[in-house]
Amino acid sequence: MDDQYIFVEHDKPFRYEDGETIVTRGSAWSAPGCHLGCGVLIRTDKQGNLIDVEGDPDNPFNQGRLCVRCIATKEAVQSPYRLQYPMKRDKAERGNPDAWQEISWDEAYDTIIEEFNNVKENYGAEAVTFWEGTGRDISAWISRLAWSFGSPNFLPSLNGLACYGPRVYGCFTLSGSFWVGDYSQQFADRYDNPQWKCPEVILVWGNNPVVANSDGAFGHWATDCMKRGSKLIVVDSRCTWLAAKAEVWLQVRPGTDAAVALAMANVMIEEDLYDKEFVELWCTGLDEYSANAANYAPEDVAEYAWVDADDIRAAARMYAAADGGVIQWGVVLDQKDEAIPSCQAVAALMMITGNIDNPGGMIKPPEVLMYLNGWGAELLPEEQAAKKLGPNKYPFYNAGVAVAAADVVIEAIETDQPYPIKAAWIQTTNLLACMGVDPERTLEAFKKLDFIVGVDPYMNPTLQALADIMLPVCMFPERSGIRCGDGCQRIETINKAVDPGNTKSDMQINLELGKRFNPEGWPWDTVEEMFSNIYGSTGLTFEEAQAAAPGYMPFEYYKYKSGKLRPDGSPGFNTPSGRLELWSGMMASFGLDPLPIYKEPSVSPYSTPELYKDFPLVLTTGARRWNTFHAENRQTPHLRAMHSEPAVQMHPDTAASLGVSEGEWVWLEGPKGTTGDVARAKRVVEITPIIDPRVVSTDHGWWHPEGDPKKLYDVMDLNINKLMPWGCGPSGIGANYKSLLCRIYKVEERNSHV
Ligand SMILES: Nc1nc2c(c(=O)[nH]1)N[C@H]1C(S)=C(S)[C@@H](COP(=O)(O)OP(=O)(O)OC[C@H]3O[C@@H](n4cnc5c(=O)[nH]c(N)nc54)[C@H](O)[C@@H]3O)O[C@H]1N2
Ligand SMILES: Nc1nc2c(c(=O)[nH]1)N[C@H]1C(S)=C(S)[C@@H](COP(=O)(O)OP(=O)(O)OC[C@H]3O[C@@H](n4cnc5c(=O)[nH]c(N)nc54)[C@H](O)[C@@H]3O)O[C@H]1N2
Ligand SMILES: [Mo]
Repeated sequence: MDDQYIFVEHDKPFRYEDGETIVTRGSAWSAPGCHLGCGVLIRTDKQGNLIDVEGDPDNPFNQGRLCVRCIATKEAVQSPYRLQYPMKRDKAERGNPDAWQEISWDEAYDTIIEEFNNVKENYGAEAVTFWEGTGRDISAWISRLAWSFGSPNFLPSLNGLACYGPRVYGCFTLSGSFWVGDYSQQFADRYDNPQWKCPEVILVWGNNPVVANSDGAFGHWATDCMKRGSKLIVVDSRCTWLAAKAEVWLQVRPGTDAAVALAMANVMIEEDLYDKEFVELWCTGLDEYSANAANYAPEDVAEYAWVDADDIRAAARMYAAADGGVIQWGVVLDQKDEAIPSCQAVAALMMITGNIDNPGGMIKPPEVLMYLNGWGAELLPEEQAAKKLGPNKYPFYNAGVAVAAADVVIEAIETDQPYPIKAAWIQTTNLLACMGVDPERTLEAFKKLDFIVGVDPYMNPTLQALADIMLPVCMFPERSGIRCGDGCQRIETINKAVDPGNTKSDMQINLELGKRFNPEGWPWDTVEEMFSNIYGSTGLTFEEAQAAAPGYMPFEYYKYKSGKLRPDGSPGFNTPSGRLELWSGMMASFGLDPLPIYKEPSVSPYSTPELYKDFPLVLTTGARRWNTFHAENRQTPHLRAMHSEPAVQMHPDTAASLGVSEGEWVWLEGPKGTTGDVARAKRVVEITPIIDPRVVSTDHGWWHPEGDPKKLYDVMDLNINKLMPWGCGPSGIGANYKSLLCRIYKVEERNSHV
């Protein structure tokens, strides 16, 4: 075993007896999923029945803490809603819940192989599309399956890759790397490590880390740092728990973040607050950047972003003065019509203040293994890669974007242009209920396909509507797995403790099918062997990792000084100039704006004042709730009880002017972008002072697992994504899920015949 890794010492093996029970140490990933992989202790009885899941106090990542969803694992694993066996249904019977027939795994695999190969022979492998949801720990196996099959059309079912991708590309276009906040997560001894410094300021931007724990950042780290002295600035349209504890809270109008970030830059430059020495040595483009920021005077921005100019100044001064400043940013910045500029506007603040690669600032985690941007790309022949749908509409997809673009693929299904699409593999996404925009349009498009496979632990509205074959997958206590990538990189394993019955893991399914499609691409007999291969660079087998995890790579700061950020080993950043490019040559090379410029959302009080008269409330969607992960966990009784129906949060004054009261059902209706169409979804009123009276915030991902499957579990009544505009801006990166318009009225018998 490679001794360059730092492993946590354990006084017990990863599996041990504890009285009448057995404890298996490991980590939790999906299903039921999230982005983290917290350290857990899974307790079973001696027959292998799950008793409970607890946080592992010795795991540096979460130090014993767990969220409600993990604590409810037993209910999820033992849920009567789980799929127990593969099923098939005639294409003509799509949508009919009574038409499912139980089949064997062999029959399921044989059918899939025959159907996919048929499509490949007649239309080419590109006519089979492979859809994922938010990564969880499944993404790598889906990309490898798609690419080893020969299809370039592997993709998240999300318009504009509007989750994480824009922040990644925003950072890459300026710096050639992606940066995450430094909460000491890369050190096994965490907050005690002498190299680490507690951030003086954490700027939380459109992110609710204590609820969302997103992108590999455990929310408690922010509160751990607050206890050690970190002060907060929060930019959020609502007064979240963290906003209530902030020195400065900017309650922005949804969608205006780029303007606010540029106004902060304006203040930092006008008042000479930025880190001049760092910028002089390590940045280019300051003149152009400053000239652009000059267009965003705090007073002007304050007016249309609905904040106070003095608060913008206070935030700029406080962040610029911090010795160690984290920016904890969220999906809000991705979910704009054109998202790279909003991400760049915020990323540039890290850069001009020198909060890059420094203790308590922003870091680049060492790469234990970066397979998340697609594993198996080498298996896709070049001529097939060239057929990927995305670059044909959005040239920026040639900038190393591994996946296809959802709107382009759906348009291809509709039109057969530039070529026909015939089949879909849908694994770990509930695209009609949650991920996709315009679910009605998406449903009609998918109905055209000849063959659709669903791979999920549960039935959901998408798969009930569309699948011809369903493969039941197991949950994390029932399988093994590995954890790598994202905001904290470490060696961490998922360890099987419970018998999966007749279900299989995603990894096993994809390995078994992959071997039959392309044996050379999948040269392993077991998933454990496959994991060992992925850990190849570490010198560990899966079994060794299992016994020793969690393991950390040595971590260092200031890699731009030591030459460790660039492949050629010279000092600087991984950009053509070797510097942070505040004026982005990469953007310019794609014909995109090299500087972040604020544009009004596609629909808004200022961009569409006429629509605003009819739809007088600004709408943001999808703020995360503790109890659910997107459209998941609605089947889990204790979680459902925490928040049982889709809500719309509104200020007491708004409720009063609408004449609605707490708990009442309303229709939330809005324009579908600027198409002239209108759509609506049902909501329950939730009255709260945390929101501006001109703004409402509503949940996403709603359906009723207990509802009528023939009505697709009410998904079309409850789905807020019916209001989301189709498509993206010119880069194809970003989509508007968070800055819309709506009106609200009571649900009454006379207005509710759908
Ligand atoms: N209006 C609005 N819409 C949004 C958002 C928003 O903020 N507002 N957020 C968007 C974002 S950021 C994202 S990432 C997407 C997420 O969208 P999705 O990833 O599509 O999320 P879910 O709808 O929960 O669908 C996940 C499906 O995967 C299944 N699943 C869970 N774990 C596993 C597993 O281990 N294996 C397999 N095979 N299946 C599993 C679940 O049972 C469920 O059916 O939603 C987007 N939709
Ligand atoms: N419990 C739970 N955790 C999750 C998920 C989940 O579904 N449930 N989903 C996971 C996924 S895939 C993702 S991408 C992350 C997302 O998690 P986050 O990045 O935290 O995103 P949100 O919760 O959508 O929004 C964060 C905050 O932004 C505010 N906000 C809304 N609109 C705007 C705006 O335009 N500007 C600003 N500045 N603020 C705004 C909201 O009020 C909210 O408090 O969470 C992940 N974690
Ligand atoms: Mo996401």
